[in-house]
Amino acid sequence: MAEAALKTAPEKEEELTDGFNLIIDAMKLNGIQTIYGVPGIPITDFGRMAQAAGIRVLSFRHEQNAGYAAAIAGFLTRRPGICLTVSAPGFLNGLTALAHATTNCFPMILISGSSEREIVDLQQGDYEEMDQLAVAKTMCKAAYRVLHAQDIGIGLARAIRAAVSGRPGGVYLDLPAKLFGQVMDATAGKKSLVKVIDAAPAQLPSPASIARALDVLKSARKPLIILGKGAAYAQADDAIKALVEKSGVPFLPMSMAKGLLPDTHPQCAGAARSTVLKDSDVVMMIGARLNWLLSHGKGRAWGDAPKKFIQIDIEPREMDSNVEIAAPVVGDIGSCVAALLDAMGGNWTKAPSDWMGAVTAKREENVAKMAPRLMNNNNPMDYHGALGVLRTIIKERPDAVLVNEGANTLDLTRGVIDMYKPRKRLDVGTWGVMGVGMGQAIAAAVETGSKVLAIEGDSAFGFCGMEVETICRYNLPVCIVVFNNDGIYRGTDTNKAGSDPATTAFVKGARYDKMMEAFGGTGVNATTPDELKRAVNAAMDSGKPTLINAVIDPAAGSESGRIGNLNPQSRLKKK
Ligand code: OXT
Ligand code: ADP
Ligand code: MG
Repeated sequence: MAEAALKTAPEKEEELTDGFNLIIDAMKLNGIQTIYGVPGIPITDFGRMAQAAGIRVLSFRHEQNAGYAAAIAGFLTRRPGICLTVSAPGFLNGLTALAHATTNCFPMILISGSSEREIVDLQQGDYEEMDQLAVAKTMCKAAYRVLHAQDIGIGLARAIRAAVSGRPGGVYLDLPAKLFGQVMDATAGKKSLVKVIDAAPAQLPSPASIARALDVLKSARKPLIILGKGAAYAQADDAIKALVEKSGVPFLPMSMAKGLLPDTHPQCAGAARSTVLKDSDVVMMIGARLNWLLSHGKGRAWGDAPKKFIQIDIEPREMDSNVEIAAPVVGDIGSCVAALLDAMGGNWTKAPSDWMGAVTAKREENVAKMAPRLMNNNNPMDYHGALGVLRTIIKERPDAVLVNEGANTLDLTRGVIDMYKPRKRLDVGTWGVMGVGMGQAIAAAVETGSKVLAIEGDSAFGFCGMEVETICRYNLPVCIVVFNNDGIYRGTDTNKAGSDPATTAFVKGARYDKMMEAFGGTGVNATTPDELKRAVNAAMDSGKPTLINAVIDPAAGSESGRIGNLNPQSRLKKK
């Protein structure tokens, strides 16, 4: 015992450091202020020490939710969101979020403790044994493992740079248990740390690509700008607004780009989506991909008229991914938009006014069609009646962050609720993944200090609902509205072959509000738009953790919301 103590006891304690402290110091040196995670072997002490050192460490109930929080923190701040997990199962729980971050181009670092390399590699059955690095590599932008304390600085620096430079994405950092306790000379340790300088350097577009893009834009009679969440991420809000207004081109915001310019802006074509996709002749994409959400840039949704695409993106390989891009502009959006504005000069001729007029007419027609539906006071509520009141609440509180997931709950909320400011709408993203809601709500409250309104389908909420305890524990200003229609898409499906419930149906009349009450928050059961309005207003005023069980007509939803056309049966019918 005494001999062991002698071996590990530092000769001069103040001159030594260890893995724990080096990781914390490296994080602080690089401005990492928050960690989202779940404690356990081998990272429990690390979490405690990070907290003691002034880093905010938020403990979740499941790593996937902590990961979604880290991913959206990356989107909101342009710095990598950090998720911390234990080995194998905790790591795997966090991995979905890491893959989601990569798919959505959000900077995030998943840091997982891991078992001893020697035992893992010989597959000798260590505690939570898994070759995590090998598994992670296929799911993220980059993956690194640090074996020696003196490499911690470099390891974290590589992870940060990989996450935020170029196209942002998810990075995995593997920290084996032994690393944390490794001791080294404190001066050498300090020297080994790296402060990442200019982690996401500006990437300037070539002048030729700017001239080409403007030539194509000039030739347009019916131009369209599509703003994607890359444009929201870029935080070049003023320049993007200036480009849209100077060009006079209608703009279509993708879901998480809503609010980059207000949805009520006279050039917003969000409520004339089909028309602008079909009828436009030149489309300028800014931080949006021609993936499934835009029907891959071809087919019925895009009409028969020939189109030319201009695409602004930091990732050169995105160009021509689905259709020919007539004018690729490769660079960061801030630099590209600034260069376009500069080259447009003072005498740019705005887009033809008859085109903007046609778009406005279609938009006004759709808005007028929807208006009466939003005013209904039906009991049980339908989606529009409930969303009508929530729409006003967001209008009155444009700084609040809106989190949104579900199928009908997602699609109808997106259409009904106007956004007024950038990065205020957070949702399921590129994969349409359920379960992001509570992680996003928590990170939004923590990172922005704003109040959060989370509009959740009852199924979507079920993927992450246990985090209401986390919301109560940290006393976060989050108001959750569960659109409870007794199931996935609707609650009226039946199983004709037996006594089990239908695969899409849940317990009828469930009271999700009781879950919030169980942890000391406010729970409300709302059966009419008026009740809903009162409860949400009270929650948004007080900032108290609140869950409102909004009782929605179980028959109100449609299969898969607005993407029923993607179900295999519908695809077969189309052929
Ligand atoms: O121009 P036209 O005339 O066409 O009209 C358009 C606009 O112009 C107009 N519009 C407006 N009109 C008036 N006023 C205003 N303000 C206005 N704004 C717009 O409205 C229409 C529609 O406009 P929109 O929405 O812009 O256009 P459109 O055509 O819908 O856009 C196409 C898309 C593809 C871009 C859009 O639909 C979109 O972004 N969709 C995203 C869809 C998505 O990601 N869905 C989530 C996944 S669904 C499914 O997979 C689910 N699962 C399976 C599952 C998942 N996902 N994940 C995991 C981990 N496991 C399993 C599950 C389990 S959903 C789900 C749960 C569902 O149940 P819930 O209980 O949670 O939810 P409920 O359904 O509510 O019960
Ligand atoms: P949406 O789903 O809103 O259409 P996507 O996630 O499909 O948006 O597209 C986002 C695009 O933005 C990605 O192709 C990504 O490379 C790009 N991007 C992200 N950040 C930047 C940036 N700072 N500058 C340029 N492009 C960016
Ligand atoms: Mg539902």
